[in-house]
Amino acid sequence: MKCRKCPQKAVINMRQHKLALCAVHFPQWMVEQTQRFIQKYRMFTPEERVLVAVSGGKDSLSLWDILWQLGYQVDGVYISLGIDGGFGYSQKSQALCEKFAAQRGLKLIVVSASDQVGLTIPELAAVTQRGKDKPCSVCGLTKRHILDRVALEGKYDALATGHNLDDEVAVLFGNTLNWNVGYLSRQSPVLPARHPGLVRKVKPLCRFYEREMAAYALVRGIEYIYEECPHAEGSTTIYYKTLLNQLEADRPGAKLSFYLAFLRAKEKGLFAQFFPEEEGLGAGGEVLHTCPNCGGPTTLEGLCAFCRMVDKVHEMGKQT
Ligand code: Q46
Ligand code: ZN
Ligand code: ZN
Repeated sequence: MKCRKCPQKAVINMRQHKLALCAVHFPQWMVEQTQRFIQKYRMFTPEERVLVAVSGGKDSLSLWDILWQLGYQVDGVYISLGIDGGFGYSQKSQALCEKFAAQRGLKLIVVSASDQVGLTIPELAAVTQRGKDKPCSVCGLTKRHILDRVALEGKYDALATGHNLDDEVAVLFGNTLNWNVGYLSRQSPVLPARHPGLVRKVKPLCRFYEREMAAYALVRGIEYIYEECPHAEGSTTIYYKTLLNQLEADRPGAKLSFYLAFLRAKEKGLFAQFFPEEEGLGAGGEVLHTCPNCGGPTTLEGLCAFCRMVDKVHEMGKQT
């Protein structure tokens, strides 16, 4: 199959767009499309400073590469979680992020979870008993906290993550199955900061399929970690992705249209009553209080969930 724009052989055929492109025109198209989405959803401007959360995977490193090519003021942040999985997951992914940044002369901020909390993520999961086998809930809580803190301390205007269409649709599907209107109302390519302890969150890759991201990383020669985090295995998200891949195989473009129709429904105000416009309100419209320790938001008065967890760890340390 030939490229739509030149006589070269196409490296990817995007059936949902009826578009096949070569190794030169495909990455160009990805960069142009990303710029279009950044403007369409008013994610950030060239005058603003953006922090990209990188994990060493193809999506976040490709996002950093695209924003760098577009000339945005963009630094990276990597959180070392202390996860090994028998193959040095954290070490390997950190090394890849450092190499990526060094090759392009970009600034990478590295934060270690154990420096912040005193324990690695698996240790934290074990001592808090919050999912001994699956540390994902403490991991998610810790990552969210650290990312907001780093972005605020560095005075960044927006925090960008590499969520792709497959990720967004899996989340959307899960939230729709449960009619979780609070989460549905917040799911968006751009989430404004609704509390002084939060930073604007943006997802510039939310309209690209995972296979497009993999092709982009390959064509651009981006070295990334192929292995997923060992704790991702068996997750509900992966199960939803498998189901959605079956749907997509039968009906090309189904994921994209599901997602875009959802965004249009939101624009029309479908979930507005569950997530009012005012600042200071969280998902579901509850009031956001300020944590007296870290200044982050909390739905209950007093310490936020992260600071409560750290307190508990310190208490346990004193007892032993
Ligand atoms: S939450 Fe769970 Fe991820 Fe943390 S422990 Fe790994 S799979 S990295 S996105
Ligand atoms: Zn071409
Ligand atoms: Zn706190």
